[in-house]
Amino acid sequence: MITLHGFAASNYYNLVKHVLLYKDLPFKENLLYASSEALLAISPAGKVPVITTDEGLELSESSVICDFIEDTYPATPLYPENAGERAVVRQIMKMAELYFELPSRRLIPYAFSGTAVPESIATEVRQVLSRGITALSRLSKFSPWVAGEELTMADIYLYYVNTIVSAFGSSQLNWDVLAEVPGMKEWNNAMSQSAIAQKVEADRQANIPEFMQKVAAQIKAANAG
Ligand SMILES: N[C@@H](CCC(=O)N[C@@H](CS)C(=O)NCC(=O)O)C(=O)O
Repeated sequence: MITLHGFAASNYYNLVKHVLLYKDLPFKENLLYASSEALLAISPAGKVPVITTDEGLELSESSVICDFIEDTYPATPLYPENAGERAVVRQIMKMAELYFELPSRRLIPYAFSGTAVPESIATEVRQVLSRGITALSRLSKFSPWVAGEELTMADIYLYYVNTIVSAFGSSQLNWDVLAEVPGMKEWNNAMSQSAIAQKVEADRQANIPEFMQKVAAQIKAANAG
C-alpha cells in the first residue's frame, strides 16, 4: 500500500492525494512537516509530498509521483493513450508549474511574515505570471476539461497550482490572475465542486491552524537567530 507523507495545507500534497482518491486506491497518510528529521530521512530535498510503498520505494516530486501512480495503477487513466496527447497533458502541467506555481510561491514568505513584497520581486513575479497566462490561454481547451473531452492529470495538477496563484496573486499583487485566462475561473469552480476536491479542501482547512503555528514558530526562530 502507498503511504502519502506530508501535510494537508500543502497544495502539492493535495494534488497527489486527489490522484489517489480519484483512482480509488487504498493509501495511508502520515503527517510530516517540512524540515522534520523524519521527512529528511525519506525526501532527498526535504520537500513534501513523499510517497513510500510496501516494496521500499521512496519517491518525491509531485509530478513524478503522479506518473508513478499512473504507471503502476493504470485503471481509471489520467493520461491519454496516445503519446502526443499525453505529452500535451504534461506540457500543461509543466507550464503550470514553471509559470504559475513557482512565481506565485515567491510571494509566500511576504504573506506569512506580513512584510511588503519588494517592487523588484513583484515586477519579476508579474512578468513570469504573464507568461503563464499567455501559455495557459493558448493551451487550455476547457471543453469541458483543460486538455479536451477527458479529465486528465493536467486538470488535477492545474487545479491545485491555482490555489496558490489565486491566494497569493490576490493578496500580494492585488491581481486576479485566473480571471486573465478565458474559461479558467469557470473550470476552476467546476473542479472545486467534486466530492474529492471538497474532501481534500476540508482536510486542508483542518490542518491550517497547526500549519500556521509551525510557520509562526519558524519565523520566530529565524528572527531570533
Ligand atoms: N517540486 C516539488 C515542490 C514541493 C514543495 O515545494 N513542497 C513544499 C510544501 S507545499 C515544501 O515541502 N516546502 C518546504 C521547504 O521548501 O522547505 C514537488 O512538486 O513536489
